[in-house]
Amino acid sequence: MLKSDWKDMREFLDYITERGECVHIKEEVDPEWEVNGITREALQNMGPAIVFDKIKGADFPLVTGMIANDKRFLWAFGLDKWSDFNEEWVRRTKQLIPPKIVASGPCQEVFIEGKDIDVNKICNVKWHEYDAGPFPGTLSVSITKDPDTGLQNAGIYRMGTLAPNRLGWGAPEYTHGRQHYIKYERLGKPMPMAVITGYDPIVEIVSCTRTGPGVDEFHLAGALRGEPLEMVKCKTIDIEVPATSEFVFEGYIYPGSREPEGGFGEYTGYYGETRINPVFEITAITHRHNPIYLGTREQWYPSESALAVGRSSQAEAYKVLKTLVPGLLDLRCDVTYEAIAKIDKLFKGHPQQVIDAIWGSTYARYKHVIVVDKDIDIWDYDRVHWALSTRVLADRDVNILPRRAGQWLDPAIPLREKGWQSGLGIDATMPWEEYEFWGEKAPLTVDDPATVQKVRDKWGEKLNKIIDNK
Ligand SMILES: Cc1cc2nc3c(=O)[nH]c(=O)nc-3n(C[C@H](O)[C@H](O)[C@H](O)COP(=O)(O)O)c2cc1C
Ligand SMILES: [Mn+2]
Repeated sequence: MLKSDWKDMREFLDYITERGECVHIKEEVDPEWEVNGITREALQNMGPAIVFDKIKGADFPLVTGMIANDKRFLWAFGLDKWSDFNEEWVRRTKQLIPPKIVASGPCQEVFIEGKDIDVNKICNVKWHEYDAGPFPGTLSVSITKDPDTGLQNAGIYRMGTLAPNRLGWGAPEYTHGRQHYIKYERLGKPMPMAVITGYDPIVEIVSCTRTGPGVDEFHLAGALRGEPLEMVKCKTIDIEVPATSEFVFEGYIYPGSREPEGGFGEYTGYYGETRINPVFEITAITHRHNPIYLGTREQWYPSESALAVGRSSQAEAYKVLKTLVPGLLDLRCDVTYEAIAKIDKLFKGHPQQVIDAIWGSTYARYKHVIVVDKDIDIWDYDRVHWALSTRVLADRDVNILPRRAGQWLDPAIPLREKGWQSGLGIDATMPWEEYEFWGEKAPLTVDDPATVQKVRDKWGEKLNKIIDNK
């Protein structure tokens, strides 16, 4: 069961619906507050994906939370547990697979331009109480082309409505999309951009994966799918988009374009402030017949951002780190902003080398790094916390790295200092080598398996009954 070559979003929605993980709300709902409240309750309770069939004022249904719990996210890859995930990602992405360009695709069944463009009719949802207004762009993927290399980039950046054909573009300078725009601005040229939504879950996942520069996320998608993604050329701009997308917005960002955008409730669990951001001008829209819009409520874990950005970027980081440091067994990264590395400790200073590698070579900027020994289950925070409490001596094991580039939405940083962060690296491995050198020991109380075996042999089923208290 390793299916990941979803033909489109609809195939995946059918798959999760059959398994009780997607429901429809047929009643009309209010985009000002009702989608906010319902999606929040669904996320907080790890509930199903929800399709809102009728939103007041909008012409199309909206699906939310498509891969917002662990089960559905893993299903996108045909997997069922996290401990397999990083290795599977590495295995599948050894060789990237470029897309197949096809002559036509369902995403272009309907064409809209000029005065007929009105994003308010497509998605008008205010996801959080104090958002500046509707944000159709939560799971909207911005696709741009590097003017030097012709390589495409795909990234998800927040987009709020400024006018029926204009959306703010929340891509800060450290993102690849913005770096393309910086190049176009230097050339004094408008940047063509396509914004898509309503795609198969692998497209969502690669679009929020933090990769190194110069990686076309759709090549990564091909590798994860095990076969090329089919793409078509846009109608009015020189950009290729996944052929089965539900919606494609085509347009431009002009040099020097800047307007206030936001605030907006963010993946950190706090509101992100208003920013002066570039504006995307929509010149055409294409969509499928009976299209379904895709969005999500951003919030703290549990949420779609935590999984889609967190786990995918974790896997890319794991892949890069394996080539740099020995003994890395697993990695668990939280999108806000922690990496936990499990290692087979081989030498003094090994954990510090891992901490440096995570700070220096990953693109997600994990400001907090914890390194644990191979006996710690990193998928269980209780075990990690136990290691922190029993293996760390602060003046010996805590490393602080001052003044590094951080995330613009980190709420620990006040407005004036935004963009900076400092690193906290904790070596939570036991200094076994010191113990051994001096002939000392710190035996674990669970390290006498012979006793357990003896008890099991003598008590058998009776012991199970006692433990289960039945
Ligand atoms: C729902 C959602 C919203 C996001 N919004 C933003 C955003 O507003 N700005 C941002 O920089 N990243 C945002 N991200 C994360 C980026 O998609 C991610 O960092 C990705 O790697 C960016 O692509 P790039 O590395 O090609 O620039 C969002 C992710 C998700 C799932
Ligand atoms: Mn990128």
